[in-house]
Order: sequence, then C-alpha cells, then structure tokens
Amino acid sequence: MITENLQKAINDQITAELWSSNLYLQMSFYMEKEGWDGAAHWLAKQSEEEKEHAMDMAHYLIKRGGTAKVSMIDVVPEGWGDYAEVFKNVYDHECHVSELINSLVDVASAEKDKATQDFLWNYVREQVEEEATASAIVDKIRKAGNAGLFYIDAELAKR
Ligand code: OFO
Repeated sequence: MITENLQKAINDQITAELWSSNLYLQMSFYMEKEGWDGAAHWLAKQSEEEKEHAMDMAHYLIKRGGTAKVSMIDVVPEGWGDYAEVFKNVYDHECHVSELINSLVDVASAEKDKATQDFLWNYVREQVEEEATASAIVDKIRKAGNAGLFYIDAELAKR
C-alpha cells in the first residue's frame, strides 16, 4: 500500500501532466492558426503523450491500492510569439517537468518506496529524451533561419 504522502505527490504530478497536455494543445492550436501545420501536429502528439503519462501514473497508483484524482487544472497561457519562441517554451517546460519528476523521486525515496522509485525512473529517463528532443528542435530552428522553417515544419509533420 502506498503512503498518503506519496499518493498526494503522484496525484499532484497527474495534475501537472494534464496541465502539460493542455499547454501543448494550446500551443498546437496557436501554430495551426499561424499556418504551421507540422508544428501543430507535433504539439498535438505531445499533448496526447502527456495525457498518457497522467493515465499511466493513475493506473500505477490504483494498482498500489491508492486513489487517483482528477483535480482542477489551471488555465494555460496563450500567445507564443514566433516559431522559435514556441519551441523554446517547449524546451523550458520540459526542463521544469524534469525538476518535478526528480522531486517526486525524492518523495518516493524518503518514503522508502522502492517500487515507486523504480516506476519513476522510467520518467527520469524519458525526461532526458524529451529535453534532448526539444533542444534539438530549437537548435534546428535557429540554424534553419526563416527560409528553412518550411523544411522544419515538414519534418515535424512526420511525428
Ligand atoms: Fe510528461 O513527459 Fe515531458 O513533460
């Protein structure tokens, strides 16, 4: 049985994952309106992935005898500037999520819950990938310049 403290921390992370999902959906809508369909597609996929993380954490919590909750999700920002700024925001947000996951591992470790630590290590590794992916996109956008954005957008459409 998972401790109350850890249950609360995982439920907070479920809320954070759902907020991330909404954030990327908002970014997707923004890019679609700006005419960048590839970026809009990539961001919509990212939104789905964040929701899957919330689902995965909820399933884990229930499996351990806990209760998963859907709490109120705060409104997400809107209006993102140009292509580069959108993806710089994605990168910054992923770095923030990495910190949240690391803190969650600390809670599991303080509670001496080995199973949850093991479960969360997947997320620690996944955040490394997500940060690297976002950082690579930011870098490509910078190198591509304005004329190269059509190429970047076509690449992002393949996700
Ligand atoms: Fe939920 O994986 Fe990144 O944020």
